[in-house]
Amino acid sequence: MAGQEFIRKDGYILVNSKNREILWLEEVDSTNRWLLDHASNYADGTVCATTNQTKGRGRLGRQWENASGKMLAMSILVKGLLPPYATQLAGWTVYKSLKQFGVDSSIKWPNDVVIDNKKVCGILCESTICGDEVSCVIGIGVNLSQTEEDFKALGLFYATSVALSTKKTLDPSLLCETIAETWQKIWEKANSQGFESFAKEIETCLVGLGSPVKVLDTKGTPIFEGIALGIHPTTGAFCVKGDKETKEFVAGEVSLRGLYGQE
Ligand code: BT5
Repeated sequence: MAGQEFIRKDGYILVNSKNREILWLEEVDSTNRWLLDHASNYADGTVCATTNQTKGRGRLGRQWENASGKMLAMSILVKGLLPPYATQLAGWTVYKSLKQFGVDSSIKWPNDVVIDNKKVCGILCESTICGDEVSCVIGIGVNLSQTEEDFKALGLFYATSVALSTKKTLDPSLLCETIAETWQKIWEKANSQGFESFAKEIETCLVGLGSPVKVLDTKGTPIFEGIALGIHPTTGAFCVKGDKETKEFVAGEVSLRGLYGQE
């Protein structure tokens, strides 16, 4: 974290970034949980981050695992409701940020960033209501330096880290700042110009376009099969062309299985 100014306060380090507060926690159960609980005390755009997340949350009650000190966990606070395509914008943000460090990745709808078809990053958007104020968090976990043994020990056979796949060592705080700044630019552009141009860009690095895919409901039951067509230009929904009809699926309600061989 060289070159940044730190202030120790109540057990966390407050990084004075260019235009936002990054609350760097030495250890926390979940950055999403922490930022949602403290949302009313912090401004829109505040980031909470750690490399020691002990009880990371995934979608639908699943867990997001960490090998201590080897993963960047960060959450970005957004005041107000998020649009349905927020997860896709966050995935695009991580894709663009990794690119700035020379790391090539792909996006697997709805919420994974992958390298060589293995999950290097997961995204979880959550919200809370305090009085009449809605606050949301964009939670991002990026595997940085876990080894194959770390993943095996956790039973994760479709996971990778940046170091494992690319031999690159990324500074967690630098990546965190890069993601926060990239998100800000993308978020502002999406708010002023809409999602459509992003949908087209995201499709260029989307895994499995034009390939057969199975759509599963939240219990893992297959509900639709077809060919992956792409991302809906206004909602971010995933469009699948079946034998008789084309259907759109909303992030949070379904998982995909097919050529990925994983959830
Ligand atoms: C996700 O859920 O991928 C969302 C992960 C979000 C994590 C961030 S970290 C910062 C913030 N604070 C939090 O508490 N959470 C967010 P889902 O699509 O449900 O995927 C979960 C599944 O991914 C698990 O069931 C495992 O199969 C797999 N998995 C768990 N940990 C992993 C890891 N470190 N790397 C790759 N795959 C993992």
